[in-house]
Amino acid sequence: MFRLARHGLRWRRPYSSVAASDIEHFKTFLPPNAILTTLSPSNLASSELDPFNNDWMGKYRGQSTTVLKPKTTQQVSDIVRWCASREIPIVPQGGNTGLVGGSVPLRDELVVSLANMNSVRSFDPVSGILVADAGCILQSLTDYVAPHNHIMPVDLGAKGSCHIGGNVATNAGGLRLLRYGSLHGSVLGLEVVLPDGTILDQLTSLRKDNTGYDLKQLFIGAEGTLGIITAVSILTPPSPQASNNVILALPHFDNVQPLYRTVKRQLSEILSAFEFIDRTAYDLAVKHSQGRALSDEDVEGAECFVLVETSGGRREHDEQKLEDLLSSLFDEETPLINSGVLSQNPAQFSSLWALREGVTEAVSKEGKAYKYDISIPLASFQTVVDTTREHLRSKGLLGDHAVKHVLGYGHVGDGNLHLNIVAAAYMPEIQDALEPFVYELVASYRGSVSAEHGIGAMKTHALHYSKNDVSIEWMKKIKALFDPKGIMNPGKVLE
Ligand code: FAD
Ligand code: 2HG
Ligand code: ZN
Repeated sequence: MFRLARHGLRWRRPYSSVAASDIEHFKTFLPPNAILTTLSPSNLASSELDPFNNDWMGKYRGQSTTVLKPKTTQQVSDIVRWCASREIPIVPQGGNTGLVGGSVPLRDELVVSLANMNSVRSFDPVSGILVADAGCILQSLTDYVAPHNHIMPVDLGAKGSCHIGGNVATNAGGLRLLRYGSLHGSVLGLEVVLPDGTILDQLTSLRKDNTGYDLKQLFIGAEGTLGIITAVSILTPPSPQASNNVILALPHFDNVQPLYRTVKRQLSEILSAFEFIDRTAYDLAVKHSQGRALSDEDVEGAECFVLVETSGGRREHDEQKLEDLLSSLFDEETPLINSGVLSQNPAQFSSLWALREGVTEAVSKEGKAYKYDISIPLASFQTVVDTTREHLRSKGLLGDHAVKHVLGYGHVGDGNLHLNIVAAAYMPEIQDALEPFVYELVASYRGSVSAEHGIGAMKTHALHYSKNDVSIEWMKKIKALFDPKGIMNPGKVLE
């Protein structure tokens, strides 16, 4: 488990811990089943709070004694107002699928789980504007808008657990960013409980609204450090009439860039995803039963794979374009690809996606992962993976009892590489070998230390690799303005 000191996290203030008298106060406006506490006179075992204290990777662990599960915005406001008066720090928690330790307490902060705020408030099938409570699970919203022929503009492997509020709080990227852009564009409005308990109602459903500062943008990607998002208004795109996908096996990573150019040129408006997994990632996905393995012939000699998805208006037209693409790729004197496996039906479509989407799950089954979610030039993806592996080898850390695998996968279209180091266990020697090594490598490309997962608790000390002093200073001023008592998710994003 990670200790505060390892990350240089500071606990600057003499915060209060939740006390039995606070629980008595919460009972005045919350029903008994909305209060989970190990404080006397409750007889809840502390292990019953494990799902809230432990993060998805089993890397970060808090010691919260109390989790509150409000059902209304007013209840969230009443909780926060009380905590502000008592200086009790709060961790807003969605589906707890975050990968940077932002969603769990560092110490014994109060956890406010949005899980019970899970109703759709409205949906307009003409405009496609959806207004939903922050605790709605992403998959349930996808299912909600599907009969109205719409889809969510964001999609990710954690869709069965993550909340739309968590997606907005982390400005999640995911698998559809290439087509639908970032949440900074598709979120139209937010309702937020500010750190003093005030309800900020910016839940508008307007496509255009140029009336001064766009405050909601501050909460998108703030990782719960500026307030608790209680509802989201979001533009959902119409469902494509047809979606197809193909997995392409490449002999060398060097072919990814020319392939991307060719695919963009030939598929143009119907290209909706261009995702990359290296050979190690593919092998792990197959080993841990994420999707169906391709045939031996299809994977022979492949150094990496690319998943291409199309989403368009006419199936025959899109299929024709994909087939034309494949034949033109094979017609080249030196083909960029070894093979291409085209899905023929919805089951195969999902199975090909599972090979890509399932890598995170596969990695977690294989061992303990150190995850670096970085933006770097596409041409350097493989170099960064290889350089990191060689660095670990030079330190004598490669092997079954230390680092088992170093792999790369990610969103080519977004310039976002997921560098994963899978180890037998979390060990200080590995951590020390990886940091600041990886961050310095990223900085040498003028990249970002967080493309989409955020800063959380993991990277507060690394923020300066991607943000200059002036930017960090202004981030701190904004934090102090919204949250002068520093109770909202302390120790996350900013040190
Ligand atoms: P949590 O993990 O609960 O919280 C994340 C952060 O947001 C915390 O700092 C928390 O305090 C804050 N927060 C949560 N809810 C609120 C709220 N209502 N108000 C204010 N703050 C809040 N991420 C990507 O960007 N792209 C991917 O493709 C992707 N794929 C993933 C695949 C898997 C298998 C897993 C496990 C994770 C993946 N992630 C991905 C990371 C993660 O799922 C996303 O960051 C997601 O958006 C987090 O949502 P959540 O509801 O689980 O939030
Ligand atoms: C993905 O793109 C997610 O699959 C998770 O962002 C990446 O686990 C990771 O490192
Ligand atoms: Zn990702």
